[in-house]
Amino acid sequence: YTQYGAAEPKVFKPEFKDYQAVYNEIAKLLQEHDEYDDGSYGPVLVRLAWHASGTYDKESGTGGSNGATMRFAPESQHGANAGLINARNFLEPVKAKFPWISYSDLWILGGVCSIQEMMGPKIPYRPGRADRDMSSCTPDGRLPDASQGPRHVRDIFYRMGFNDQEIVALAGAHALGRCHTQNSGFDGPWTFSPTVLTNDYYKLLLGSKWQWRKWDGPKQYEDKETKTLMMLPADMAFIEDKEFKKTVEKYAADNDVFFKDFSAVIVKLFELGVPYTEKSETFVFKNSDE
Ligand code: ZEM
Repeated sequence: YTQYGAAEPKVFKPEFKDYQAVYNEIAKLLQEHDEYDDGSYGPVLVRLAWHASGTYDKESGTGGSNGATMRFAPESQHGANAGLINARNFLEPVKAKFPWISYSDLWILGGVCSIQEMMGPKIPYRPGRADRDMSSCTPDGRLPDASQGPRHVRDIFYRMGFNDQEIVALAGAHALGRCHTQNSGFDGPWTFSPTVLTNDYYKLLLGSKWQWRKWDGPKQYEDKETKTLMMLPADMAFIEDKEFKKTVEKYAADNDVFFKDFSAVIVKLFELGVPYTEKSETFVFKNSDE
């Protein structure tokens, strides 16, 4: 007799519908927990996905979204990651309900879901990230320093493999969320609608008058007219530098162009360091209101 019928190990192979179920769960929790901050965990979830990915170094291939090493000290304790515990904790019940998904895939799915639910563009998603242990934690200093200018911003994002246009497109995420003194020392939102993705970041950069805020905190700008909005010195880099500014003007003039480029560049960011194969499938999730 041959070996036909020998038991094959049964592995659960998640499909599109399974990832959509995780998306739906995150979207449901986003709606339920509108007590947080400006009314949404969305911005801090986007920031978690960005900080998980933005540690990538293209020369060494280290860092990036494959690993979720921010679960561990020292990376969880890096100054840049202050406050992201809120995002990681928010996703814990989702991980408990869907234990088959890796933290690395889940954190990125959290960012994708938040962008779509905050009225942003569709963000195509490919799973395939595997969690790594603390020996893969990245060194401190790979994420941008808000107090610096164009030169530093380029150094940081070129290291990840982005060009000038892509850097400006990514920065449009600052339409979302705010700075918190207890996290970064900085204070305030960039736009009047911090839980809706728009091209307002670019419009405000160009259209408002910005002055140094007089306060005890780190050097930041406030808008002259309402004094309720803010810009970091690193945000100002995008209008100080001629090359950056051209792209700011392009996105300020056309939200559709911004959405298209933002979607493309955020997919690139979220996939840094992930070893995909030709077989990797791409999913486009339905929003909760579709
Ligand atoms: Zn941010 N960012 N960021 N960023 N960021 C903050 C908040 C948020 C910079 C930065 O120093 C800061 C990108 C690029 C850059 C978001 C997304 C993305 C805060 C405030 C600082 C200081 C943190 C706090 O106090 O809680 C710098 C210097 C950047 C590059 C030049 C990119 C790229 C992003 C995504 C694609 C988001 C969504 C927030 C809001 C978080 C929240 O909790 O509201």
